[in-house]
Amino acid sequence: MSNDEAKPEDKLAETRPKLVESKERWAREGRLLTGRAGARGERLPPGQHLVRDWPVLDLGVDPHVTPETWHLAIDGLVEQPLQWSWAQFLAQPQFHDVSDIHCVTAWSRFDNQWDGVSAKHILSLVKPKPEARFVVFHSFDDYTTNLPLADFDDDDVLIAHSWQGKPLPPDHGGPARAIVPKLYFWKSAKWLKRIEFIARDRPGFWEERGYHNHGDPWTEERYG
Ligand SMILES: Nc1nc2c(c(=O)[nH]1)N[C@H]1C(S)=C(S)[C@@H](COP(=O)(O)O)O[C@H]1N2
Ligand SMILES: [Mo]
Repeated sequence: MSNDEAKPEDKLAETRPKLVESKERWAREGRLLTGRAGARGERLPPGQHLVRDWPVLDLGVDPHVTPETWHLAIDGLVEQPLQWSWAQFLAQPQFHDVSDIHCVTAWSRFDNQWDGVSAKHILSLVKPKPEARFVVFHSFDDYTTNLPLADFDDDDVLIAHSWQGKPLPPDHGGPARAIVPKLYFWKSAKWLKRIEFIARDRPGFWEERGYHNHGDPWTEERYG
């Protein structure tokens, strides 16, 4: 296959080959797995440690999205597909929530304050068809990640434009990113450009590279 025919994701993988290789190796070796059963009632999932700062982790492609160039498509198996400009996105009912981040590289950060548009509101507008079972996030850097519709359809899931009351910084996915607090943070796509509803599951960038398809931190669904 020539480079021109390569999937955008493969090109993304070439941007930081060493990082992708080490993370694939960690998956094969089961790095950081404790084998401890995590209790749902415990706030810090097994094998995680707390950090106060907020590390930046991505494939190193800054897509340089601004509110002027940003747009979000919500489509696939829905009754009412839609596309928002930045102004249209901000005109939606605003949702505020406080939640924790759990990254598969073992850091967690408590009490992140998010503002944005809730998944519940999005679902009420687009109305997924009965056959829609999974959601794929697509990003401006060609990153993708998948999750069950049931996990997207949760009270704490949102498309965030602000963190701690301030606009989301570009290196953390600004102007807008997905936030899915109950799954490892690789499921929270930065620089979000499309939410696609599909019937049959389709693994995303890290899910195709040894990471768990689901990613529940409390049962240590790190690799799979
Ligand atoms: N678009 C995009 N989203 C992404 C990634 C990426 O490379 N591109 N990396 C994921 C991973 S592996 C993690 S741990 C988190 C890191 O988010 P942060 O840099 O804001 O901490 O973003 C996730 N979302
Ligand atoms: Mo990550």
